[in-house]
Amino acid sequence: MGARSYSFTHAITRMPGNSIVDGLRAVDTGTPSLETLKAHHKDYIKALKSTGVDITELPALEQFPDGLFVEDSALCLPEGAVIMRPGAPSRLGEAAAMAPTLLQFYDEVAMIEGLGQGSGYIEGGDILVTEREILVGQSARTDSVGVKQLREIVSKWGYSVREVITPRGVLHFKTDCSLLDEETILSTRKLSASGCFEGYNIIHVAEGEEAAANTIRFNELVIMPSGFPKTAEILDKAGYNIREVGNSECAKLDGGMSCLSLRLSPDARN
Ligand code: CIR
Repeated sequence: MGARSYSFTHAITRMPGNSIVDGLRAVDTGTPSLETLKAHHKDYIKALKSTGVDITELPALEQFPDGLFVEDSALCLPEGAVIMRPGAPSRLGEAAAMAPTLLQFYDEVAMIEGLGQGSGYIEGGDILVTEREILVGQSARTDSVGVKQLREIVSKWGYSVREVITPRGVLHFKTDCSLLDEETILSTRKLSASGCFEGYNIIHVAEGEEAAANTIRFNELVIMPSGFPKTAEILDKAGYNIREVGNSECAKLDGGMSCLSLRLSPDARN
C-alpha cells in the first residue's frame, strides 16, 4: 500500500434523489437535471471502481437534498471515522444517517457532539488530509469549536490538526484545493496566497479554471471535473494520471469531485 493520504481500499457514495433540485447553492445558476447528474454520478463511480476498490453505493435520502455530497458527513481515517456536525442546518441529519454504514467498517466511530449553546460545527469539505497533517479551513460551515473537537479526537490517533482559513465567499476549503501526492497540492491562487501551503509543492489551476481545484487523488488517478483543458494539461505534463468526469449539474449546487464520496482504508492501521 502506498501513501495513506491517497491510497484507499473502499469508497462510499450516495445516489442523488429527486429532491436534489432543492439542494443548497450560493447563487442560483439553474435547476440541475437529475438525469444528467445521475449519468455523471455513474461515471464518477466507474472511475473510483477502476482503481480496484470496493464501493458502497447507498440509496438516495429524499429528506436530505444534499445527501449525495457524502464527504461532508464524516472524516474517515485508517484508525477510525468521525461523524461531522454540518454547519448547514438542513444537512445536520445527514451526518447521523451515515453512522450505521461507518460502523460496518470501523470499531471506532467518534462524533462531533452538539454542546448546546456555543456548539461547534464542521463539514468534511473543509478538511484536507495530507501525509503529514490534517488541514481544516474555517468557513461559513466550520468554526473553531468544531475544529477543536476534531483535534481532540484525532490527536489520540496520532494526527496533528492545523486550522487555516477558507477564503471568504468560497464554500469549503477543498472547493479551492486538493491533494495530488505526498508533497503536492493543487490550489487556486486565491487560497495559496494565504500561505497555508508553505512547505508543500503547489500547482496552481489555470487562470479562469478555479473550479478545477476540487479534484481528488484516488489511488493512481487524479479525478477532475471535465471542461478545464488548461489545468488538465498542466496536470498531465506534471505526470499525473487524469480521469475527467462531468460535473456540470453538481456544480450548480457548489459540489465537485471530493464531495461525492467518502474515501477510506479502514484496515490500513499500522
Ligand atoms: C452544500 O451547499 O452543502 C451543497 N450544496 C454542496 C456541498 C459540497 N460539498 C463539498 O464541497 N464537500
